[in-house]
Amino acid sequence: MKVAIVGASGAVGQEFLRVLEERNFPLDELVLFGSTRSAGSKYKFRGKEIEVKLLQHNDDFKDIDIAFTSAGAGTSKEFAEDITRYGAVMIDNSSAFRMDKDVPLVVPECNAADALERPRGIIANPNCTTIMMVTALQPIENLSHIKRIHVASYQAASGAGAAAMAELEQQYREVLEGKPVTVKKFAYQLAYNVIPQIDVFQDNGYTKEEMKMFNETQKIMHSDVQCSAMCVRVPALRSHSEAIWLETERPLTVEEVREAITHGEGVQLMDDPSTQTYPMPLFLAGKDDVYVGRIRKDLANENGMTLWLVGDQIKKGAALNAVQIAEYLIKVGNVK
Ligand code: 11C
Repeated sequence: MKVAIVGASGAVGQEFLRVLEERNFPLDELVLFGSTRSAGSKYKFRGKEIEVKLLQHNDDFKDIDIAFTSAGAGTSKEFAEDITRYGAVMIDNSSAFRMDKDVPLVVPECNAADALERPRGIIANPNCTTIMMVTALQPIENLSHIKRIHVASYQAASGAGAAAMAELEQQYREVLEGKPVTVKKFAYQLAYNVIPQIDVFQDNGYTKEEMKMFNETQKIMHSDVQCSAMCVRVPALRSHSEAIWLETERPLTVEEVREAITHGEGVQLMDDPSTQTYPMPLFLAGKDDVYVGRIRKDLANENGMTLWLVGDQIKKGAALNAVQIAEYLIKVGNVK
């Protein structure tokens, strides 16, 4: 098995290296690709150094079985043909193809089998905020169909990449040292602040990130669920949090939901008000699962339930989900 990572120097690219190593992914050779900026950099994998090759329009993907791509939507669109021409499966972390009808959008805990039908050889990895929400909600959907979701996200700097994480740390230092604050990656200073905008605004007043949550959730869950999102950047470093109000077809009890989360795939119940136990981003960075707490009845809706979740944005929100898709393909013998 020959595997490639495109965008190896980015926050998600680096996480791919860690996740593949951590999970002992069954590969014989790993090839790293990057832009002119990162070509020539070397990264350690299983004790050996691998040099990043320049991504070019050529036959470099001829022997590749699986390519994990995370170098932005523009790069994915430009190189998809080169990557898939000889049969490599392209598992793409960008938003380039997510809503295309002939590209499956997959969260293994929800719709793994969708990955088998990929006429273009491309499988899309959803937006991080959507991945975490659907992973946590699938066990509830299995109890009773979720008709409506209201969600407010609290998204970490990591969602904007490694440079954005460094900028947040730098901003805190600059504030403490009384220096002018560097603002490049976000629209405003994020340190000591929250920014109620992620990605660009659409004509309907929602941001692109918020519309991703509406559209991607329906596609992954094969559902008519209406998801209204308010996405907010907060000065956490790498785990996203979400406050969710959902409405199911039949009223559920808190006990039923707790039980479903306890036995759900990829989710962990972390919910004990008596000991102030609930998920928090600071303490869950680097974890595989999505953590759920604060489960209670929605006081404003008889069929409603309210909960809070936290998940590592770079891990389950990006690299890990893509690797789990690849693991599924290997398990069912459906790679090349
Ligand atoms: C953020 N969710 O936190 C975004 C990052 O569609 O893959 C991921 C954007 C995407 O800024």
